[in-house]
Parts: sequence; C-alpha cells; structure tokens
Amino acid sequence: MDFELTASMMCADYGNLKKEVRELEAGGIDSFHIDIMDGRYVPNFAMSLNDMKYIASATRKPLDVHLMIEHPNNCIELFLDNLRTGDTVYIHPEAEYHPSTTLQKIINAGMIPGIAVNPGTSIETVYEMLRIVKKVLVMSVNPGNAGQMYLPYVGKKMTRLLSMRREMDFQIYWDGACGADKILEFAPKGVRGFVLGTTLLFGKKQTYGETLENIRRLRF
Ligand code: S6P
Ligand code: MG
Repeated sequence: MDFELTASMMCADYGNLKKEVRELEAGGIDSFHIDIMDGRYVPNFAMSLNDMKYIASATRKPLDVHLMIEHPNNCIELFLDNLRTGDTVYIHPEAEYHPSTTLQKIINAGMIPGIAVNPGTSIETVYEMLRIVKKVLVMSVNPGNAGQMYLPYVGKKMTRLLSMRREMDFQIYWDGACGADKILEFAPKGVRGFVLGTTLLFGKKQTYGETLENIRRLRF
C-alpha cells in the first residue's frame, strides 16, 4: 500500500539534530514535518525559522511546514525564501484574514499549498479553500503539543473529506497521535500520509529504521 510517512521534528532530540535527520533519512522517512509556532495562535513555541532553515540545509527530502502562527501572510516570505520547490506549506485558515491570498503566495513561490484543519473546525468553513489547496492536514489533536490523546470525533471528518476528493483535487494527511492502528484503518481508505511523533516514532527502544520498516510491513 502506498502512503507517506513524515517525521514530526518537534519530537526529535535537539542535542543531536544532525544525527536525527541522518537516521530518519537512512530509515526511509519520506519527509520532515516542521511545526512552527508563535506562542499566540497556539500556546507553545516548538520550532521556528532557524530550525526549519537548518533542517532544509541538512536534507534533500521534502519539508512539510506546518505554520501554527497568527496572520502568516505578514511574514510568510521568511519561510518561502528558505524552502525548495516542492516543499509543502500548511496554514491554519482561522489564523488569517484572507487565507486565499496567503495560499496564492505559497503557490506563486513554487511550494505545495495546504491547509491544516483543527479538530473543532468543520469542513464547511474551509470548503472553498479545498478548491485551492493540494493537501489537507487533518488535526486529530488540538494544535500546539505532541503527545496528546487522539480525539475520536475527528474520524468522521476524515471520512467525509475522503468522499469529497471525487469533486476536488487534494490529498489528506493525518497529524496527531498517529499510531499503527490509525494507519491500518485510514491508509486503505485513502489517507495519503501520516505525521509520526511520540506515539509511534520518537523515544522508542527500536531504531527509526526498524519502526519505519514495521509500519511498511503492516498487513492491510
Ligand atoms: C501538534 C503538531 C503535531 C505534533 C505531532 C506529534 O501541534 O502539529 O505535528 O508534533 O502530532 O505526534 P504525537 O504522536 O506525539 O501526537
Ligand atoms: Mg504538525
């Protein structure tokens, strides 16, 4: 089964970031998920511009930049100028007055445009943006922290979004508390990728390579 695995780098060991990137790459990770926070849109400061720049310089794999910041339009060039064609940038529509303007900037810069949809945000409120974006990052935890509990009501939204892909051209990604059970259930239904954090990838006794291989070997 074809699906993407991306590593949530806010969960990495920052004392050994270079080694972390190298081991994740060697283990077969598809991309690096960068959780940028401003302490206002979410009550945390996980990663910022310099962390993203460093990881962009340390790997040729795609970056998956999840902007949890207020009014990203005010400073999005700082991020776009340091990314590569084909990297993804997600914004939260609630954090922006004119999210379609910001998404257009992402497109014009050659990046893949995405929106992140909070657990409490209904599809109706982001419907028109589904025509613009290529990726929808469905949050199955409230944004801001790793290591939270899965919010089961998000499953229904995931299923609804999957059915809407017939009329619109976007892929769905899972962010938050992603365990093997979620991959087993949702990859066959068409969820294209999964962000791996503390639930499945980081802080385990096995190597990243072993964990990623086990996921690829899941029996669907
Ligand atoms: C949360 C953030 C996520 C987390 C990821 C961590 O605000 O967007 O990307 O880093 O969910 O994974 P886990 O398995 O610890 O929930
Ligand atoms: Mg994220």
